[in-house]
Amino acid sequence: MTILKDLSIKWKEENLILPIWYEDGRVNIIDQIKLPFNEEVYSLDSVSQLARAIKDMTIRGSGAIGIAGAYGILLSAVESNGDIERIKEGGLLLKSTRPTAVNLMKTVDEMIQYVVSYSGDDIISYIEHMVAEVVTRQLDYEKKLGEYGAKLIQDGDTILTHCHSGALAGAGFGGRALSVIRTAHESGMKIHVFTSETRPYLQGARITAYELMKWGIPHTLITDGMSGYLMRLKKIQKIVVGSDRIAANGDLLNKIGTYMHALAAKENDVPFYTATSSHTIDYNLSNGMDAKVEFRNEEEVTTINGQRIALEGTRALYPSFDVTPNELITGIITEKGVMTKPFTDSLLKVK
Ligand code: RUB
Repeated sequence: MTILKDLSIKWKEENLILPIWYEDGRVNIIDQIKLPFNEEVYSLDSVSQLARAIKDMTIRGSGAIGIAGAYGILLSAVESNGDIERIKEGGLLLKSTRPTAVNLMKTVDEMIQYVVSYSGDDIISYIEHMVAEVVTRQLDYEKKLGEYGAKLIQDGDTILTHCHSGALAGAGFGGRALSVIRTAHESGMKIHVFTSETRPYLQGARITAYELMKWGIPHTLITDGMSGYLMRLKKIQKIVVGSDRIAANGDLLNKIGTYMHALAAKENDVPFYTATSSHTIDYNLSNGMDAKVEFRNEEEVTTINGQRIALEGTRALYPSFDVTPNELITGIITEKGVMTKPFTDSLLKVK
């Protein structure tokens, strides 16, 4: 498996923050549960271990779990010595882990297509090449959408982002929202970022702030409920968030809390953008409210770092994502440009 090893070395030299890579016969992931205080690498060699890591959010973010799906098919092929039926089972296991983010489903299906149509005699090397292609494509998207998105930002802007749509949620350049922010910053603009903490997993506090710190981008942590008032105070000029799935009509499925920011943005005339790539648009989904939203374990809400924050017996609810209706979205930033309303038409240009 040399191509992935060589590429991993190259990517690390390019100042990327890789969420997942291949080394010495194993797939390695940054343990995102331990960030930001511990930069621990979790090394694994089976598809079931990787499926568990996706499910418990050791690796997370729609782009990153899509790529993890591709690596998972590779692990499945290595484990089964190229047995097609077992690789397919591995694909089903991976797809069962997180139902909302569409990249995971699409990438696993794409990899399975490659596998079933292969007629050569070295399927492992072939899959390795396909994984490299998936990652390279995603990196290319991140850089391109970053360029398009940065054109929407003005010198002096304060930008609100929610959850973590950055390098570790993507292929390593900046994911989606943070590719826009990173590109604007690196072009010399003086920008500031508000990152909302994103209860309950705290991706904004733990991971977005961590990446912004690494890139030297000025930022301030706020709690999720603060954005509306800060918009009334005119302290936020733009909102840029990522996307777990975009329906054909432009409805956005993204981390729980996104909808509330979008409502406040509408009320306060703050432009609201989602950054995405063609891979995240689900043309089979006509309306965002028809998608299956993952509900996670209530203990993730009643505890922080294993410590209870509510009395035993207090019930909690955790829809992991919400749906922002397309009318609240100013533009959808993609690798092919910024799509505007009516999204049903403009999104077809990205297909
Ligand atoms: C992550 C989340 C991020 C998206 C979008 O969800 O909602 O905002 O993945 O980021 P989770 P991107 O932490 O539950 O996986 O578009 O860059 O993937």
